[in-house]
This record gives sequence, structure tokens and C-alpha cells, in this order.
Amino acid sequence: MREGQSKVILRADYQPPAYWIDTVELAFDLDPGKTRVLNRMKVRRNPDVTAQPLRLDGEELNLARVLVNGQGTSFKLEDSQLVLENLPEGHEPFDLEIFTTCAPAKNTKLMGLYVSNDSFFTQCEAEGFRRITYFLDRPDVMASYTVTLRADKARYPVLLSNGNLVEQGALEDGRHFAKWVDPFRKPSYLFALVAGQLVCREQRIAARNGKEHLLQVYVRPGDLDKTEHAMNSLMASVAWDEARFKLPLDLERFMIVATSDFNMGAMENKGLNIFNTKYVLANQATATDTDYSNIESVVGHEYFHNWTGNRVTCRDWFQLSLKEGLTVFRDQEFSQDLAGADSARAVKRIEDVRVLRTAQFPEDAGPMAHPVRPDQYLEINNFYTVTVYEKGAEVVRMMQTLVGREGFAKGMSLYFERHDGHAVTCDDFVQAIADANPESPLAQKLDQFKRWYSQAGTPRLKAAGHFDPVSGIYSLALSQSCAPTPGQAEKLPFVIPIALGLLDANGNELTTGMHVLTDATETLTFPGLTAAPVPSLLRGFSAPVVLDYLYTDTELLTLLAHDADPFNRWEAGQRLATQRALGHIRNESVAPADIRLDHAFIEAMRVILRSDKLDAAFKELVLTLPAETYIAEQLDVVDPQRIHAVREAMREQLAQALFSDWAWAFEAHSENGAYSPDAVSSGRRALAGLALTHLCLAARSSGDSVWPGKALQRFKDASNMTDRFNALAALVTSGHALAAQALQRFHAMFKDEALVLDKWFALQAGAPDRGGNILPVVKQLMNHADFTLRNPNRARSVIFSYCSGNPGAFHRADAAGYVYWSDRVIELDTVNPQVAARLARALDRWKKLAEPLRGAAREAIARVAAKPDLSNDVREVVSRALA
Ligand code: 0A1
Ligand code: ZN
Repeated sequence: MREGQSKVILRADYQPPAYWIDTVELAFDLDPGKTRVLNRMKVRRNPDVTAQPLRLDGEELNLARVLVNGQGTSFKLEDSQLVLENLPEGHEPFDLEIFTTCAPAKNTKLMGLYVSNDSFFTQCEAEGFRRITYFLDRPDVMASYTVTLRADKARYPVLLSNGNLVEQGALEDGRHFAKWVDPFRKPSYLFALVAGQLVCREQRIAARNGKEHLLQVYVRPGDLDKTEHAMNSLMASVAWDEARFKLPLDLERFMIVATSDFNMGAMENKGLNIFNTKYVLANQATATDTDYSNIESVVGHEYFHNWTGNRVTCRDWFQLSLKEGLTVFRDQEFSQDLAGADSARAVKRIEDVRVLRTAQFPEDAGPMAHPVRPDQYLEINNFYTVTVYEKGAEVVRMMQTLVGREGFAKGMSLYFERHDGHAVTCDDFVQAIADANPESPLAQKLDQFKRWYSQAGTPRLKAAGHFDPVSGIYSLALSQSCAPTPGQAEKLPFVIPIALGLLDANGNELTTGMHVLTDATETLTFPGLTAAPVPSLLRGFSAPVVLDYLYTDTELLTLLAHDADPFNRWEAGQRLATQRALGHIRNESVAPADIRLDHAFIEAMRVILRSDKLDAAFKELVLTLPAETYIAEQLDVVDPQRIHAVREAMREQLAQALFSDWAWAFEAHSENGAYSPDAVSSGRRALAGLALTHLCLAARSSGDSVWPGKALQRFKDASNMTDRFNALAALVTSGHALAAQALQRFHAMFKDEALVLDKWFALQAGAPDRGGNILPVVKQLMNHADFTLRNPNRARSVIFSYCSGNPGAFHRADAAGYVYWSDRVIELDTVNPQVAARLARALDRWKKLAEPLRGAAREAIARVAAKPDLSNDVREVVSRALA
């Protein structure tokens, strides 16, 4: 199993490459069993580095021939590297020709060249190119690529690679060829090829300067009717990047290709983006509103990488957030801009913060915590994390906050002026933004700001207010701290932009502003007040920190009802709910079934639900209780089953207490007009779905069958997947007897739609546990004819939905969930280590678990760790967990 290097790589060890590769000519004879790859490079010594042998990376390759300037040469194979010692002296370029073969059909790791549904695809980021040919497989080696593909014409009629198609034609024996030239130099991780039976939707567009471009979305025959939304999203992305950042499309042709076997979401290969089908295919019958909005943001994300990632790339993989944090920030802004109205923008912001707090905050507090720019890794694939992506995006967002929107756009222009065509560092990016805004607080505190890149952990911001009625002065004492993380015991203060406002007791805004906290403690004073105000802090979530302020219920109810900042309005509701959940969880003398929610909370929720001023999408967010994983993070010792039971009990109470309001909400938001995935319509469907779930939950305790019956009817009649799936989920979540027939019917309706079947599997594996029934269901699902471990989407739909998405069912007192987990990690590791390592992280937070869960979890991790021949991917995760 073990392949390649198995030592820790340190950021501090970075050395420029000893050689440059200027051009690469690749010729492929594509065959699933044995593909032949001829690689002809122009190589030269790097004059800035002392002479040394050329060490090319390679993995699972069969080497047939190496020629230097057309002559055979001596070579060694050492630790997955091809070492060439007798190379021409001097700094003139020389020809290096390497002929290898590989076996794409046997490639279950889905890295390098692989086969999916009888088509060929590649995935080269981060270190997949070395599985195609020997190369200096590092992002700072940028070359010009010419690629010739040869394959059987009937079986592989479409042959694609990066850049422009310059030649194509027939060959002997029913084969054909296509030759592609990429006009831009690029690192090897952006190389791609695709060959297979594919069809495409095409669109010609004219850019602002009048230049024509061809956009194409390639899918399997039969899926063409699911490509309209992806194409619309791509066109919107091109227009947005030109309008917001003056960044045009630099290619004549831009292609997206969908594959059902893919480890991640999508990949930004130059001019030839390869996507997981999940982020391309959508029509109203098969995709939910969430799918539509994910497609929009992933298409945007990959397209925006063309500038932030491809034109300017990373010097080394420690700089990953240079492209990922920035590109996530850009896709978030894109989705907000497309959403339109301020309230719809706020909904998107809340959704993004929810992801950060439920996934990234736990990562930052656990054994895999690492800075946005990590200092070391064993396996780089393990660092495609929510910290590098989502926290990295928050860091970029803070820069925009500190220099203003225009200042940020100016900084971006300077960044491209300085670094276009180069491989650079996170420091280079921050420097450009600061240099374009010399008067800004960012430039003034530049070195301190950069701690966001070097220090791991989520800072805590403490705030306490004091009003002096005599002087009329309100003082707000602020302090910041950050807990130790692996390898970082002490933290220095961060630069924390705090957007804030003060409200009076009636909710009128008294003042608003922005304070940039740089010291460990500071006190702000606000004179001229007549009474203690209610502080609205960290508006719009202006920094990725935990805010500790001991809000009273009265203050929170004021903010929930009146705050001009919609984010903090939502946040106030979440705090009210979290405080109640934590109180009930801690008070073990009351069984979850006997929990009673107070009148004030219920009435506040009713007012929001019934408001004629608020959008449905916003109401849905307020009325959704904080996630179990979020609640768990607020506790020192975690009993996931109790958290689940308390949250469920709170939901049932809200269901009953607001019964007629939910019924109203369902009816009022259930019109059956033409389907459109826009923010307003999808918000209405989301609220109707939440209402239906609560109505079915209420029926559960009352024994009433009217609403489950209505849910079944809606499930049958729905004209789109969102409504159909929400109705199915309402039946499954409430555990109603009608769920079984609905599930069966759903499977029969969509048995040929892989992405819909993924939803079907995920819904069952993620359903609320009732008496330990979910693990047996999960095991049964794995025996289903439609289940396969080899397809990452399918594996995730069952195994991850259970182990990571269903804490109440997974953390069983009998440890059977953990045994199941360790078996799956070990099994998956032999097929696809990247996917296995993601699963391995399901027990990251084991140290917080209450006994006996804690001990059992540790044992399960140790069991995985004891397995000989683990991949680097899994070994790194489990050894960090046990450290
Ligand atoms: N750069 C891609 C993410 C990505 C990373 C690795 C992959 O294969 C192992 C695939 C995609 C993005 O940010 O979209
Ligand atoms: Zn990305």
C-alpha cells in the first residue's frame, strides 16, 4: 500500500527546483489496461541552485526508456523518483524523453489517469501528474504543454486536453488523434485530459472587448437535459469576474466535463475543468434547490481559479490557501451578488458562517488543527481542509473589510500586475493588498495581521459592557485570547475587525461603526447615553472568532426583533436556542421527553415565523435549531446521544407549540407555479419543507395521521425534487410508518439516476436514531445492489452520512458504530486512501467524548493505527488523533 515518500514535509525546507522544465510534449496511446505515455521535455539547470542530479517524481509507472538529447543514459530508481546524474553540463536546455506505461483501469485512487464509465479522466492536483509520467511534480515548475491523444475512435470519440485544439484526424485500425496546445505556461497539477463518449452543450459568448469565446459543458449522452443551469452559471461567472475585478476569460475555449467518479467537488485544470457530476447535473425533477445553488458556486469557484490559482499559482503546497481561500472568498461574493437583495445576501452569509462554525471551528480545536498556511504535512491531500478553504476565505474577507471594497479591487489589480504568470506565496498576496492601500489599518498592522496565516486555533473575543448612569458613558471592555493548538502553545494577539452597533431598549440604533482590535485588551467608551444600550457585536460575522458576551434573554430578544444587521438578528435567535439546549443538556435530572421550552422563546419564534416583513429563507434559518455538532463544540464533555435527544425534544416542542403557525407557513408557501431556483422561490420551498417536518413531528406525538398523509401526497404530487425530497425527509425524520412505502417508491422512480440514489442512501443513513435502529439500516444499505465502495459519492452517501452526519446514531454506547467506522476506514484505504482519510476524521473530537465513548473511540482509532501498510493519508490522520 505504502507509496512514495513517507516523511514529514516542512514549509521551512522549501528550496527552489534544481532544474526548470520549459516545454512538455506528451503523446498518449490510450488503453484502459495499458496506456503508453511518451513525454518529451526541454529541461535546463536552474542557474541559481548548485549543481545536483535531476530527481523526477513518479508513482505506479512502468518505465521503458529514458533518452537525453536522443541518447540512452544511465538512471536510478529511488523512493519513487527517477534520478539522472549524467546530464549535460552548463545551462543550455537539453531534450529529455521518457517513455512509460500505466494502467488506468486499475487506478481506484482516482489520482492521475483513470477510467470511469469507460471514459478516461485525469486528476493531477496535488501530486497526481507523477502517476502519469515522471516529472518535477511541484507547482513552481511551469511549462508549456502540447498534448497528442490517440485512441479508438468508436469507443472514445471525444478527445480533450488543455488549451486549443490545433489538429485532429484519423489513424489506422479505427483509431484517431487530437492535438492540443495550451497557450499558457502552467504547473503540472493543472494538466488534464478526457477521452470518451461524451456530448456537450455549447454556447458562444462575446466578451466586453468583443472577443468571442466558446463555452462547452460535456456530459454522458442522456444527461444533456441537465446542463442548462451549469452553463448559465458559467456565463454568469465570466460576466461577474469581468465586472467586479476586470478579469476577462483568457482562452478561446473553456470546457467543463462531468464525471461520476471523483474524489472532490471539481478541479480547475486550465481550460478543461473536470467536475463531479454532483456539481454539474441538474433539472427540476432530479436536483434540489441546494444542488442548484451548489452548482452555481462550484462552477463559479473553478472558473475564478483561472485567475486566482492558474494565472497566479502557488509556489509550494503550503501556500494552498493563496488560491483556495481567495477563490472561496470570490465564489461567496459571486453568489451573494447573484442573490441580489440585501436580505438574500445575508442569507448566503449566514449559510457560509454556519459551515465555518460547524466544520472549521471543530477542526481548529482538534488534533488536525493547522494554520491557514500550514507548516508541515505528511500527505498534502489531508490539507484540502475547511481551514485552508473557509477560514482562508474569512481572512481574505477581513482584508476587504479593512481596506474597503474598492481598495480590495485595487489590491487585486496590483497582485496581478506583480505576479501574473508566477508561482507565489500568501505573503505576496497580503503585501499587494496592503501596498495598494498604504493608509489602511491592514497596511499599518501588516505583520500582526499575517498571524491569521501562521497561528492556528479560533480566537475568543470576550466583551463585557458597563453603563455609568452618572456620566452617561457606556464602556465596552474587549479582550482576546486563543487556546493552544498542536505545536503552538502560545499565541500572539490577532487583528480583529469588529463591526458593531448599539441599540436602545426599543431596538432603535444609537450608533454604528467598526473597531479594529489589535491589543490583547482594550476598552471602548461611548459617551452621551441615557441608559444601558444593547450591543450588537461582530456584525456580519466580521471576524472568524468566538464571541463571548453574556447576553441576557432580554438583550437577545431585542436583537432578534430589531437588529438592523440581519446576521446578528439570526445570531440572537441561535444564541437563545443554544443557551436553552445547553441548559437542558447539563441538567441531567430532567429526561429529554420532559423538557419544556419557555414562553418567551416560543413566542419570539412565532413572531419571526409570522412576520410579514421577513423573507421565507431568513425565517427558515432562524427557525432551524443550531446543529448538534455546533452545540457539541460549546461543551467540554460531549454525550452526542443526549445532545441529539435534547435537540429533538426541542424540535418536537416547537412543532407542537407552533402547530397552527407551521400549518399556515406550509400552506402559504406551497404554491405550485413553474419551477425556478431563484433565492425567493427556493426560500419559500425551504420554509414549507421545514414546516412540513415540524407538522409531521407534531403528529408523531399526537398520533394524528393527517399531516403524514399530506406529506405522502405532496411526495407523490411534487413537481420538483426539492418539494418531493422535503416531503420524503419529513416522513423519514418523523419516523412515520408511511416513510417505508415512500422510500420504496422513490427508489423505483429514480433507480437510474445515480445522484438521486445518493440522496436516497444518505437520507436513510442520516435519519434520527430510534433505539439503535440506524446502524443495522446502514449495514443493510451497504448490501444493496446499488451500493459500491468504489464510487466516492456513493460511499459518502452511506458511510459518511452515518459516521460524520449522524452523531446521535454513530456514538453508540456499545461501540458498534466505532467498530463499523474502523472497518470501513481500513477497507476504503485499500481502494482510495484520500476518501478513507476523510472518513478517518469522523473521530477527530474523540477526546471530548464522555466515557465510555471516549475509551471506545480511542480503541477504534488505535485499531486502525495498528494496521500495517496504511496509506500516508490515513496514517497521518490517526496518528495525529492519538498524539
Ligand atoms: N482545486 C480544487 C480542489 C481539488 C483538490 C484535489 C482534488 O483531487 C484530489 C480535486 C480537487 C478546488 O478547489 O476546486
Ligand atoms: Zn478551489
